[in-house]
This record gives sequence, structure tokens and C-alpha cells, in this order.
Amino acid sequence: MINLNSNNLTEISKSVSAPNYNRSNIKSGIVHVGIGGFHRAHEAFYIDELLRRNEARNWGICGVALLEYDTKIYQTLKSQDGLYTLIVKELDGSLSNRVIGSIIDVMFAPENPWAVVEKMASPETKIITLTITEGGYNFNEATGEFVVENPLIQHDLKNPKTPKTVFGYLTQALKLRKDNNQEGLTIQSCDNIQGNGHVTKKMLLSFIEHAEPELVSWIEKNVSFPNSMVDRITPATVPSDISILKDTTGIIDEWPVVCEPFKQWVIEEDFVAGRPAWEKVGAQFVDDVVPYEKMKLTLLNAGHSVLGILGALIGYNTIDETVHDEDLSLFLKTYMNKEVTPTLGNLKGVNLDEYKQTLLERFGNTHIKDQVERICSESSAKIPKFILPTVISNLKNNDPVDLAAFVLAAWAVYSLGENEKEEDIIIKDAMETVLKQKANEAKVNPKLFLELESIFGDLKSSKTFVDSFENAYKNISEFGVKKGIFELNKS
Ligand code: CS2
Repeated sequence: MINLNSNNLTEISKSVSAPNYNRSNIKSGIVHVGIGGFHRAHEAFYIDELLRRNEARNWGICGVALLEYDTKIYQTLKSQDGLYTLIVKELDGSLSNRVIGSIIDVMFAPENPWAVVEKMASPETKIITLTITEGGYNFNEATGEFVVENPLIQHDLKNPKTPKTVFGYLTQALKLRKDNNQEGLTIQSCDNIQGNGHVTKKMLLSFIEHAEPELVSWIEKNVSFPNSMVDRITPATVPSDISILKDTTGIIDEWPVVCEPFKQWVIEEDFVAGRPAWEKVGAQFVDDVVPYEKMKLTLLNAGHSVLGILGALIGYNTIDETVHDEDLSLFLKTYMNKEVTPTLGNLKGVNLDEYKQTLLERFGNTHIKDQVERICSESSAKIPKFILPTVISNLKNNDPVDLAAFVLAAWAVYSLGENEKEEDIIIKDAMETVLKQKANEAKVNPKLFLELESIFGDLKSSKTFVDSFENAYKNISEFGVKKGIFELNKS
């Protein structure tokens, strides 16, 4: 058995593919915030691939764990010198293991916030990338405006030297760069949000208007915020992933990452301080990423939420189980074809039919075992980005919204915390308390669930939507999801 760390790399490379480059010669041109599974399956993989081709010596990654919650991942990566195994689960069930070496340093922000600010401000840093989750951007879903009342934001405004949120860190780092007459840099969001670069810029500038207004014009001139679409399904690592790796390779890795073979990264060309040659390892650079983002958020991510919420109520545990249920897969296909596709218009450069077909295959990968619980987590931040834009567009055009209403009604029932087998559903959501409260009120009058304005905006005033929602709610709560779908098909 071999512990995964730098000293053992030569030994490790005898049993799995491992970095063939000298990690001590690499500069960290990238500071990345949020070193969860997705970053390690995606961006860190692309950089590792470049490093293996000797193409990215200035583009190693310094990974930052921002929250107390990230203590364990920080400690694990620290003890493994930033190394971890990426386990790709192929469609035929075979596993390809590869040790990734691109994270050359890790920092734990709560331990020494100012060290992180200085790292972000160092001349070596050219890009700050973010995976801080959909909810991390701190905007009101209905208005799109920054939520300055958030107590953590208030903390950062009052304690600029010991920030807690990404906005506090970025502000201090940019201020330091300006004060030191440094060049600007690129801030690149890798989260699932339409216009993720625009949103990052808008939210950061809103914070800065309150914190350091004189910094705004410097940022306008010196910092860029490219939009991007990121994709690779990365379920949460489970104990058997760790033990299978140990049994088959002898490697002791406390936190490997598992993912599907598919990956995609479409990026807008807008980097003010240089960038890695990501195009050499499969990323696409385009002038306008909007079509790709729309497609991914409204079909893949929404598709996940549809299967996750309906599947959770029925009592399924993994996404492949849900998509192998004929009622659910037919429901999803109909949702994608009838309610989503017409809202997408003509997307230059993509073949939608092929994309949807591939999605069903990816969701159906029986080896991935992506957790329904992971998909349903933080639905209050996901639904407004993945499903509501489709609803709003269809209502505007007098097009059907019945299937989306069915999913939202199922979410209201789901939020009661019990599935159709009378087992508890574990709800992981920043809005858990209020969701449960509204879900209980909805038992008497379903449309009260839609009063969650920070999620649904003004949806409750659409009679068309409310009628479909109430009808679906009644069917789901009385007869269950599958019979509810049957009733829906009849009408
Ligand atoms: C998922 C995403 O969290 C979710 O709900 O839809 O994590 C999805 O797996 C990734 O965006 C795939 O690229």
C-alpha cells in the first residue's frame, strides 16, 4: 500500500498514470476558489493534461478552500501535497485512474485570510477561477440584484482585512494589485449560471460600490470576466470508491474524485493577462458562449433536476435508476422537446437532437451512480437558473408550461421531507427551513408555495402557471408521481 504524496510519485507511477512533470518547477498562475469534486474533475484535469505536454509551466493551480466547511478537503489535499486520483468511470464499467498533479499548492482561507488576499494579488497570479456553486453569487433570484443585507457580506464590509466571502477576498486582492501598481487579471467563473462572467462582474462591482467605490474604474479597465460553459458529471465520492482504488492499485488516497468520461468547456476569449492553451486539450474558444450555456443549463442541469426531484419522491437513489424508469425518461424527453427546445431558437453550431440523445446516455451510465441527493441539494438556487427561464419564456409566448409546473409541484411535495415509500428525504438546502414551512402551508393551498418570491419572482400571478401547478400538486399528492404523469398525459 502506498500513501498518495509527492515522495511516493515514482512508486505510484508504476501502477497508475501519474504526473510525468517536475511539480516543483511550476508556477501557480491560477488561484482557484472552491476545490470540490467538480473543479478537480474539470479545470485541474485540463491543466494536468497541458502540464504533461509541457505546455503550462506558468499555469499551475493554487487551490483555496474558502469556508470552514471545506476543512476536510483542505486537510486531505494538504497531506497529499495537492495530489489526488481522478477515477473516470467509462460507459462499459471499466475505470481509468489517473493521478492529477496540477494543484501545486492549497490554502485554507479561514486560517489566514490575508495570506490568500496576498496570493491573489501576487504578480505570478494571472487568473482567479471560481467554483463557488450557483448559490455563492449572492443575488436575489427574482431581481438579479446583489443581496447586500446578507450577514456575511455585512461582515466583510465591516472587516475588510478578515473577509469571509469571495467578494471580500477579491476586493482586497484587487485593491492590493492597484496599490502596488500591478497589472490586472482575469476572474473566470466556472459555475452553472447563464452569463457566469457577467454575473460575477455585476455582483463583485455591487459589493465594491459599498466597500471601495474608488476601485470600480480600475476594475473596468484592468480586469476581465469571460463567460464560460463547463460540463462534466461528477458525483460525490463514496467510501467504496476509496476502497476499490486501494484494492486495485494499492494507492491510499483519502479523497479521489470520480467522474464520467464526457467533458466540455466552452470559453469566451477575454483574458487580460494571458491564459493556458486550453484549446490544445479540447476546450473551445468562442466569441459568444450564450448558446452553449443556454443549452447546457436548460437541458442538462434542468434535466438533472427533473429526474432528481421526481426520482426522489418515488424513492430512487441514483440518476441512472430514474432514467431507466420509462415513465420518467419519457417525461424528460417530452419536457426537453416540447417545453425547452422551442425556447432555444436556432443555436448556431450545435446539433440539439444529438445533444439531447447524448444526455440520456450520460444520465443512464449505470456506473456513475450520481446521487439523487446531490442533484436535489440546493434546489432553491438551481431551479431559478435551470428551469424558471424556460417557464418565463414559454409564458411570454403562450406556450405550454405543464411539465415544468409538474416538476415544481413535485418539488413542493418533496419539500415536506418524505417520499412515496414514507421514508425521510434529506433536504440539503440553504433555504430548508422556509421551504419546509411553505411546503406545509401548500398542503392546504398549493399555490402558497409559489409565494417564495426570492425563488419564483412573480410566477404566482400567472393564472396559466398556477392552474397547471395546482392541478399537478393535487395529482402528485393524491396519487403519486407516476400516476400524476399518467393523468397529465390524459389532459
Ligand atoms: C448538476 C450539476 O448540481 C447539479 O444539479 O446538474 O452538478 C451537473 O452534474 C454538472 O453541471 C455537469 O456538468
